[in-house]
Amino acid sequence: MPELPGGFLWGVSTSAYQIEGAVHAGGRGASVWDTFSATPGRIVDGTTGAIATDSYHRYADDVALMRELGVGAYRFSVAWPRIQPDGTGPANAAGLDHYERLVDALLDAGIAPVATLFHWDLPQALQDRGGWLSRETAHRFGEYAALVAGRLGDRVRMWITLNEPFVHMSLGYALGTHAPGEQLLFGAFPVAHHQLLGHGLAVAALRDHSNSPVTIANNYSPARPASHDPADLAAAAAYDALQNRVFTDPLFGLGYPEGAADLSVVREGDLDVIAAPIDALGVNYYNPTGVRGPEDGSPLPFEIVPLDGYPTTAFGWPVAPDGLRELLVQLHGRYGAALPPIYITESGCAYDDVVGPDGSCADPERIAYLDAHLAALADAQADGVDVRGYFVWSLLDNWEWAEGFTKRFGLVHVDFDTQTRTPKSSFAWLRERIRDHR
Ligand code: GBH
Repeated sequence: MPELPGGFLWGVSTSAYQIEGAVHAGGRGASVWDTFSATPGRIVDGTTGAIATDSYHRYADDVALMRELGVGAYRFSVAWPRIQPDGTGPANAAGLDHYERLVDALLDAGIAPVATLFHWDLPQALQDRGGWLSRETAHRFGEYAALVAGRLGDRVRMWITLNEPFVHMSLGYALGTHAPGEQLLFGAFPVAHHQLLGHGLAVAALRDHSNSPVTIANNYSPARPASHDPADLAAAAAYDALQNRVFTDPLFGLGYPEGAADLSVVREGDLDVIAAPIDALGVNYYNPTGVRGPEDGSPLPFEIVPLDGYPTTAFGWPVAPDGLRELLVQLHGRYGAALPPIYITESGCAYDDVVGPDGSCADPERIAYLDAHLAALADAQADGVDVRGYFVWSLLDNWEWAEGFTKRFGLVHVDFDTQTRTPKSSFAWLRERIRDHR
């Protein structure tokens, strides 16, 4: 069994397309997000990730910030189109060189590199052959994982195969608000299965090349029925199966939840590949979801409704730390002894943070948010849930997908014109929090 890091792991998270920029550097190929963001009308402010926070070039500055913050780990993602510009074939050495420089800088700073292999930026060449609707992409993903682990397997301290496959399926292929922009509704299910199959194949490849622990980062959202009306309860159960179970039950050998999946793309042996043991479960948590029964004639078995009684972030998402405890206790109850230790691989909030005339950036709401979510985490630990770490989304303000540069999630403010980094008051608060913990 690969060993998990000792003690409680404090970290920050980012993803490649949201921070790197430098989309042509080192022979990088195009990703689905380059294509999607260049399509008029897709991104609210009309921007792309072509420059983002320029972290491809400024990674040493970012590492210096993390050293100052005192985190034990950095969760970043590897851009597949840097490693295989066409999505297949031998590795592009310049791509691997970039991540090797980053990983070595992290290790020099005493920060454990935690690498996500897929955070939504599929090589466009694979999209042209069907993307995750195609079973072939799962096999290509396994090969790509082997290339990355072949070079970095001795230094990456934890692997994350996929980031939020549920969001990628639902926003990317069912609703079309994210790349690649497909609107297939329930026709998107093959994307769930092929991502999970890719996950299982990647786990096998990582085991061949690395002794470091392996996990997946799923996002979870407790489903809150609007009332005790049986139609609302049934809708909440349907939403729960889709959001919280489709991407998790199969990891623990339970197969797909009944009725929530189109099994026609599932082949013999697939579920065994998917159930390859993992060493931890990555949990991304933002908020619970209010659910009620669908209107007559709706194509969906539920309707999402706003949750009353919570303050909201600049994104309009409810601030509900109680949902984090609820979710952790739910996972613990649902999977019992099969559940490995949990890491919160993303938790955070967007506010309209500005740098004042004195050069400082105060974000008291983010401090309150983090404090409350850390308290909820401690409550879940007291309830018996084995939670081993907390990664804030995000180190930096960055390019927030369809929201472009309009949502700031960082502990560090970024001026997107000058790339000036200004640590917010939450950065200083978290630094003290981490110090006190030691
Ligand atoms: C993550 O996705 C991503 O991994 C990351 O790249 C991204 O930058 C970060 O979060 C912030 O968005 O309107 O109340 O129904 C988050 C997935 C899906 C969580 C939508 C909140 C809707 C809340 N999100 N969900 S609500």
